[in-house]
Amino acid sequence: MAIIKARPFDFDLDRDHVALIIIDMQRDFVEPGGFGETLGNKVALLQAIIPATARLLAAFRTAGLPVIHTRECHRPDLSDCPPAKRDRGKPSLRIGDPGPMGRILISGEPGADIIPELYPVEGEIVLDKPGKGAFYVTPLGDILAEGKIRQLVFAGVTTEVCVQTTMREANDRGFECLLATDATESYFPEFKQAAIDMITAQGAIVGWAATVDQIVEALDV
Ligand code: C5J
Repeated sequence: MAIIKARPFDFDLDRDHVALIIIDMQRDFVEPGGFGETLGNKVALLQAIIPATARLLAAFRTAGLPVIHTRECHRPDLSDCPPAKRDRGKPSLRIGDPGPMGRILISGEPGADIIPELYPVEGEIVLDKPGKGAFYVTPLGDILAEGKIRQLVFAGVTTEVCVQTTMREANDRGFECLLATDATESYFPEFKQAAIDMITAQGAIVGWAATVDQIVEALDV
């Protein structure tokens, strides 16, 4: 065990039962010219977390610990995209429509893939998820059970949507969840701060929060 001076109190990192999960660091959300920017969002905010996220990823790789990447995307025939999700998009910029990097949030399209700076390597798990949460209709629960994982370190985007949703799902399933605060971001900085506050409130009601430096130091690599 290594103690991290996390918010709201110490997190005992258990190297034998921890995995890193990087949520949706996809080109369409993060890169200039992608779907996110086309919707009017400032992707520079998301780009700023790439170096810290890469450091966290490198530390897990060096430590030989499991890494899971997720991608929010749908089947080309949209059979896993409920109309209630698709119909809420802007006209002509909805899931499945032609976008600046291929069909928007469709698996196999360039925009749905993970940014090159954090690209998965052999042996890392890549999960396509049709929901905001990574447990919904994916094998994530079984994968974690098989790997005897009890703790999850979270990075990725966006803090208040897919990251927070997955943390809440994991917390309900009994995992100890630690959010890497400088390896997650939102298009809305106030939403990121609010999400961190919500997660750590009331004695870590959803989980803990710490910086990448703190987590890397605890991994001792
Ligand atoms: C994610 C979204 N990944 N904001 N998606 O958070 O729609």
